[in-house]
Amino acid sequence: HTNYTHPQKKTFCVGGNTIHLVTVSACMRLARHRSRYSAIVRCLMDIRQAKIVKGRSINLALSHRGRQALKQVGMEDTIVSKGIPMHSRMIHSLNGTQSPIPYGKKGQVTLLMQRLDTPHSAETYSTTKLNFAHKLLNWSTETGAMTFLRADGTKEEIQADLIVGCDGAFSAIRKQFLRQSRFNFSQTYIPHGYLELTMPPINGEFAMKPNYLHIWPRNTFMMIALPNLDKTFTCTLFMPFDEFENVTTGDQVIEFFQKYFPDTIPLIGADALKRDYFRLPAQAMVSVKCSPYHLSDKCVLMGDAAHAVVPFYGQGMNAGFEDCLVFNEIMDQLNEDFSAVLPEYTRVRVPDDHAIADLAMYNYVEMRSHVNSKWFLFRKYVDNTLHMIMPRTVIPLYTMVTFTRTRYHEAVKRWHWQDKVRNDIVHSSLYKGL
Ligand code: EGU
Repeated sequence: HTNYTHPQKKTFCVGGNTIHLVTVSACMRLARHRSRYSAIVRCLMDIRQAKIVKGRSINLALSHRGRQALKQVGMEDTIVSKGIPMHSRMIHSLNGTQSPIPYGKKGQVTLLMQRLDTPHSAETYSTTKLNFAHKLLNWSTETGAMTFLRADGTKEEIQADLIVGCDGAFSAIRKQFLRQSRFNFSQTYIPHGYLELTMPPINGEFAMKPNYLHIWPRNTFMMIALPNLDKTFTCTLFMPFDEFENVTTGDQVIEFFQKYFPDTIPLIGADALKRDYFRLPAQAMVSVKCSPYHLSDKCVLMGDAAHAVVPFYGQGMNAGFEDCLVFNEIMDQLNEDFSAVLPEYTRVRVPDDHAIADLAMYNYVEMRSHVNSKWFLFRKYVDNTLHMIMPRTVIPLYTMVTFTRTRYHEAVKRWHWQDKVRNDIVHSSLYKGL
């Protein structure tokens, strides 16, 4: 039905090439107020036609926060059906021993999604249109007018009531924010890069157990393997860029794997390993923080455009989806008045996104500094045991982040507090022991 008392508002989502985050956010609103908003999504390229996403990792972890966002728009089941549930990690020691560590209780799983399979359903909403091959050249912070370059070389100018910038870590929308007074921005590249290798199926079956995140923790380097629907595994090697430079020939690759990941050589295949290792250069990882997330009542940043995180907490997509969810909650609270909603979104969301960016970086620093397989097993053991003894008092940080909607910054606060309590317990029992 049409709501004649409110003029229809035009929202423009820019970006969403990779996970169609935008599309989802637009749909969320539209799902409940179809007649009040039209949403147009502009992307640089059509992810559905892209055969390979050059250099970008194809795997995305979907956990509670992301699922809640999808649920709100009735997309949870469709998306979840395309994911592979992972209930545990599998730690591979240097001597070939494999040790599983569950993520949480029974039923607490993280779904592994493929980039190309994530939401395309936006067009099922009649007021939503997807446009591809449109490059944003510029936009006006005064009028909200955007200039796009189309594939045929022609330019197009479009006016919007609200611009949603979901155009990734190197956001074109965000460029205008940088020119504003009192806009904070920082970006940090970490010294590690990553490289992806494919482990093929064996006799049509997964080469290793599929419902696990396989991890080879080796201090400064680490490899993980993630299952795909086609029964392959994507192996991701994380290593400092200078170390990548030391491995330049096929024989050196084999030598390196023989030393650190010997059990994977027969599974990936020595020839494939020698070849695929050099297929693409190691990819960089960047962390981006900024604030505020809005510019007057015209524009708002979401997802990686607002907060690119390093991939060491498996929360990038979840944090982005939760941005949409929080935005919608505020839209409801404040009667969809953009001039009130946008500042409130910044106020509520910045501390949480900064907290998850910090946590992801913390996990990177921790893994890089002293995580070998024994240490990894020990730490998770301590966390889970304390939780078992005092389930209400000690909730592992990982559980709060991955399986609840506890605000990220509150999870961090609580974690610091729990650490203090734990230390007090350890100290007082030592004291009594003396
Ligand atoms: C895809 C691409 C172990 C990195 C993170 C754990 C993914 C990732 C972990 C990529 C690790 C790392 C988690 C998932 C996931 C662990 C997670 C998917 C990492 C904390 C281009 N991470 N991914 N954490 O689970 O929660 O212990 O790099 F080695 S899925 Cl890196 Cl669950």
